[in-house]
Amino acid sequence: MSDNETNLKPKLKTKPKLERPKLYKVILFNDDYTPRDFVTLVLKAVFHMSEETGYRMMMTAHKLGSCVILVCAKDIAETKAKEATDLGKEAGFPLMFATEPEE
Ligand code: TYC
Repeated sequence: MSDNETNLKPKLKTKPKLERPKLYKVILFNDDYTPRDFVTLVLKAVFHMSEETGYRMMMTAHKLGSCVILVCAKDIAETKAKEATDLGKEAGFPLMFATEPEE
């Protein structure tokens, strides 16, 4: 096409949309054995929470059965959930963190 020609054809090609990577939730589950202080400590250490936020999330899991701790990329969610669960295991507690895709 020369410089002075106008292209009147509608553009048919659409750019392929890049899919956003799926986000994952890290969920903390209540149990009857892990001490409250220990749960708060793990939340502070692994998820960089303040004492207040850690305590509030621990109490939410304690009262409701579970609490969403973090929403992030799959690999980060899985690494953090394992790290936090392993800290409980090493100390002899059944503390449980799991991951789940966000809808
Ligand atoms: N329910 C535990 C107790 O009373 C404390 C606890 C809270 C444990 C939250 C796990 O995710 C949890 N000692």
